[in-house]
Amino acid sequence: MGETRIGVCNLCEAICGLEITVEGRTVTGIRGNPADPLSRGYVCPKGVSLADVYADPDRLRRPVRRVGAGAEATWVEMDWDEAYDLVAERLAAVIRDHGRNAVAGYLGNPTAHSIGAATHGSELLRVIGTRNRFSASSVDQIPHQLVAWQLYGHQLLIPIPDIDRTDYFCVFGANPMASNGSLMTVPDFPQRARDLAARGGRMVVFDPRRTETARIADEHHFVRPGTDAVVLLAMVRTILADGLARPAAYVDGRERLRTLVEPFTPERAETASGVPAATVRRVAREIATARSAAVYGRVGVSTQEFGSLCQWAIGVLNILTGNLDRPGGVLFPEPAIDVVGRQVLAPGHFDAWRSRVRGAPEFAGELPVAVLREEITTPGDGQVRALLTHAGNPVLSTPDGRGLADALDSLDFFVAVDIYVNETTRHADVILPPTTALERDHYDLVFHGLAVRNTARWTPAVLPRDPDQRHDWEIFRDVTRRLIAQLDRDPATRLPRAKRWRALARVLPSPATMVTAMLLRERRTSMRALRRRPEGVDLGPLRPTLPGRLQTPAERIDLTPELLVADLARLETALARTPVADDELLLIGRRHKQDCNSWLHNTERLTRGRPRHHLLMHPDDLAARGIGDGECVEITSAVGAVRVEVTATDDVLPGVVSLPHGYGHQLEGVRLGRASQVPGVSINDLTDPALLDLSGNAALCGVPVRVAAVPVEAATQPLVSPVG
Ligand SMILES: Nc1nc2c(c(=O)[nH]1)N[C@H]1C(S)=C(S)[C@@H](COP(=O)(O)OP(=O)(O)OC[C@H]3O[C@@H](n4cnc5c(=O)[nH]c(N)nc54)[C@H](O)[C@@H]3O)O[C@H]1N2
Ligand SMILES: Nc1nc2c(c(=O)[nH]1)N[C@H]1C(S)=C(S)[C@@H](COP(=O)(O)OP(=O)(O)OC[C@H]3O[C@@H](n4cnc5c(=O)[nH]c(N)nc54)[C@H](O)[C@@H]3O)O[C@H]1N2
Ligand code: SF4
Ligand SMILES: [Mo]
Repeated sequence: MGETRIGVCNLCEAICGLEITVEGRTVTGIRGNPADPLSRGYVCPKGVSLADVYADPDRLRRPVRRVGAGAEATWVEMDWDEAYDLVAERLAAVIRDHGRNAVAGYLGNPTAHSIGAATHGSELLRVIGTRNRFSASSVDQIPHQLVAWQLYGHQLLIPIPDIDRTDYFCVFGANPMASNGSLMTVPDFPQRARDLAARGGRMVVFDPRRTETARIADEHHFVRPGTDAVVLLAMVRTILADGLARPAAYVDGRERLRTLVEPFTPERAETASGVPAATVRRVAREIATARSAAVYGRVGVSTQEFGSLCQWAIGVLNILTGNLDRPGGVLFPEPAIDVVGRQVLAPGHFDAWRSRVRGAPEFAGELPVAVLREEITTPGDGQVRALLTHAGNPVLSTPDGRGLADALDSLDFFVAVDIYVNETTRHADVILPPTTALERDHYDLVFHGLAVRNTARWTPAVLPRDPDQRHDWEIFRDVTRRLIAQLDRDPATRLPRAKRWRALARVLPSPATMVTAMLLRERRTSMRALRRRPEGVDLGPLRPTLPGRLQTPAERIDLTPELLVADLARLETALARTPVADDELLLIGRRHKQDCNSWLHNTERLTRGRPRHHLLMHPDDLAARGIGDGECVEITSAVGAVRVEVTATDDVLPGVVSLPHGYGHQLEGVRLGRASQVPGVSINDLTDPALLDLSGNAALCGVPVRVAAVPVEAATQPLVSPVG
């Protein structure tokens, strides 16, 4: 007979609680857990697919070493000791011969979704001691972190919309109906949005595409990609001009702000963005006069040229209207383990060093991943010669991914910690595969701190692992130990005693031990209480906590931090230049409910049904180019070209085209398991590593492209075509 166990989904930021039925080691069912105080029984199709990942024959369970390259590559299993020794020896050799910065590290998105990676991952990078640290954050949310650090004093002190109580929810560049929220852990967004409507609240969406979220909103406004900063600054201006600003007593800089935003009139916003001036004024007044309002912006406004200005203006709108720290506005969660308050993570710093080739500034110890390729391919002192990736696929997820793929083959050594051979890890010399969600314990150190309700939950592993599988924290522990031993052999690379002992002390305890200790320190709940209530413990709705939790000097908020103010000049320059040539279109990305960034395309459950990889294009733009619905087109950017089928739709603004990100598994001659059958191209073969926000975040939205019909004979050739 089957047995029901409580599990958790780690696939997205919604962190849904699950009820999992198992028979022996077979998962027979996955449902949402109705007793979970945060997710309340919600589950999406991806959550159910955790069973497919667990059972997937393509998933790696033991270390593998690559023999041969490209289409000829084969993978040979190794045992763990042999693999650890190889990795430690090779990394140590690169450090000895070329210095610490010659090893680069890249942490992908699921790093944040695994407790073991969160507790044990950074120590290995600290032991390596490289300045070439990269992560998916610089193709995602660095602008939020930079602005949080500037306004509130800590990069992860990020205010979260109080969606369950707000009267007015204003969304820029996010599609929580498909994504289930981000920097807003909000499981069951669909029901929470229905509740908002039922209590008479309003939802207003600004997006170049009429998305699933836009469709259920009270209002949707098309906005030209990359121009939101002007719209948001014009809203700030309206609120100040109309005397509607009601900031808290601990807020400074209102008069300076008034002068700074003076040039950004709603009329100017209309010219730049296409959003009518009257709409800009009205929505601004509604935000200011609603009983409570929350302004929120995500991937569409972070991954653009002015991502930091957008996030600044969003923060300022919430602060000025008195909605920061107010129920129904945006508030700081109070997680049971407060990594921000405890300063487990540094508050943030900017431009403490720069990348070697382009001179791009670091943020909080990371360089923009858009510079990784040039750091590998440009010879000279400090050139990157070895790479460690964890849970990432930068070949599909970072700008000019195809260029990066070529660069990977020139590395002396590449080790990937990953559960699949993917478009990136296929270039690795060794892959070390950890256990996955159902086989390991979980406590969410990250997303409880970004959630719309305060809860805590400890989830023991649902299923046993094979004896020869390893948890990610064990992999990090053992590679760290062996690397330290290797570095010890040479006086030039030996770690100072104190640093060596600190590193060992940090990697030896298990995540369970660490979580128990951290809970004990905070005294909000305990490991024993959490073990008694595996569905989760409710710690209540978000509460006002300011100014006490600000980490700024004198616990005050300055509305006009110099770093952001200085970037207004760059915006003015951009506004002065001609937007795009007549035949150019602006490319944006999208997410679908059944996709999970670049992975999970090997599960049948998520890949059946109508294809989702098409380019979306307005019928007028198609007609102007003589292209028919469903035909194959070639899309060209400054960086590359791809061929893909097009779907006509007036869901996109004329002049805008949309491709989903995370596709492009059809590599000539290369088999990546079942995912190879999924058609589609990588949007990041078009995005441009030269286009960055102030923060170093890649500008992935609003990339200028040209779209042309493909002659019939060419259309039958492979859809992926490299360009010159
Ligand atoms: N153009 C464009 N590009 C984008 C985006 C966009 O919207 N448009 N979005 C960006 C965003 S927001 C993100 S977060 C990035 C994501 O970019 P990445 O983080 O680079 O890529 P993912 O697709 O998330 O790849 C995750 C990898 O982790 C592996 N994995 C899964 N679970 C585990 C685990 O438990 N342990 C380990 N070790 N590995 C695991 C999977 O096999 C997969 O290979 O992409 C970014 N790129
Ligand atoms: N199903 C599913 N869920 C996911 C993921 C997934 O891959 N699939 N990925 C997870 C990850 S890593 C993240 S970071 C989150 C992201 O969560 P979201 O940010 O909610 O997701 P996106 O679909 O990327 O939404 C970005 C929106 O911005 C719009 N946009 C593009 N350019 C612009 C612009 O210039 N201005 C404005 N105003 N809008 C613009 C796009 O049309 C799109 O609707 O989702 C997470 N959840
Ligand atoms: S919404 Fe996110 S956390 Fe919840 S089941 Fe779906 S993928 Fe998992
Ligand atoms: Mo992301």
